[in-house]
Amino acid sequence: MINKPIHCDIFCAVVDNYGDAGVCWRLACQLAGEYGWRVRLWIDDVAPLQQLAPDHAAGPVDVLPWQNPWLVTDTADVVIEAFACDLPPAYVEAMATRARPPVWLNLEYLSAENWVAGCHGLSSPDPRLPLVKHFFFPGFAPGTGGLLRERNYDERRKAFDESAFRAGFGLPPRSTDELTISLFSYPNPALPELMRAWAASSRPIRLLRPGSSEATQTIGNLTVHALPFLPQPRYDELLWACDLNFVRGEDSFVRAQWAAKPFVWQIYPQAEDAHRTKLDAFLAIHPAGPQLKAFWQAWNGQGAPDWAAFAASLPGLGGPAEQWTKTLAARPDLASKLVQFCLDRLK
Ligand code: TRH
Repeated sequence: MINKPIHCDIFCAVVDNYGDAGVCWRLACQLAGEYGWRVRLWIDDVAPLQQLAPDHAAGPVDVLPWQNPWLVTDTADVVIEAFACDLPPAYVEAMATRARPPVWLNLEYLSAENWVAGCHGLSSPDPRLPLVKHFFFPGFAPGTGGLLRERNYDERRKAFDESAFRAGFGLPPRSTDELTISLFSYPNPALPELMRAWAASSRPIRLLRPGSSEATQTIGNLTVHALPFLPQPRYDELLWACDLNFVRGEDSFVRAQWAAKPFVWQIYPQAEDAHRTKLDAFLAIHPAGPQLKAFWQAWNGQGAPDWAAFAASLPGLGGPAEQWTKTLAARPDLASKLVQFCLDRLK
């Protein structure tokens, strides 16, 4: 049994966008902040992290450049290889020299596909070294690795002041009947038509676009505001301040579910459209009605989004969104499952 703080090395290779760094940073902060682990985050491109967490140098995680060649000799009790990023070979050799081999996890991408629970926790012995790698699959279902959610999420949500948030970004107070929407998406050919529908809307629509630099503009009944790219905790606040959130990829997709507001998900674009199975799998488990499913499919390239039909269904989406969140939030979060998984193997 280890009776000193557990040392954990997380390796993150930034593929593109923000999700790799976003997920690794979130996990690292929980392991250090909630479990007292000594965490080093080795990252090969710190740029996305500077945007996600501008004050990351203040702790509680040591953010270090992924060295090449790898010259660090010490290894950790727990090694997390994010998204199969392949560890430095010299580090793996050093892992094998430890009296007690580290708990080595491959943190997988999130999917709602039904095979995930069966693969979560499987292990694979290294063909050459006395090491075993375990596959840790995030997921929605019991039996998977769960979803990242900080212990203080509900407390932060309760303390949130929407009018202060809006004033902080120079936004006017919410007008009566205003529909406030956040948009975080990949380039999407369906957006121009959607903007036209929003401009022609019978109710005022305020569109908030984080990470955009456009000037504020009003077209018909639509007003578009650019916001800076927000640090992760403030991005949660943006989701809480809106009535409908457009999200993408993996981590903002999960954050929209914690916000318990209706949301629209754009899958990560891949040549062979590999993520469409992820979209279909999620729609198969989510209590969304036919309007939301049709709109999500259209937002992901299948047909044209029918804003009028979707907008008419919006009032009925709040309940199922809250119920969905309650169900997910009642389950153990990813960090707590990962910690238990490791403690069981560090005995
Ligand atoms: O940026 P993404 O497209 O990242 C993608 C996905 O994770 C995809 O699954 C992965 O394969 C690819 O990277 C390599 O979308 P995602 O996952 O939502 O990550 C965005 C992160 O940025 C998330 O942590 C939320 C955060 N964010 C902010 O903190 N502030 C902001 O203003 C915005 C818009 C996002």
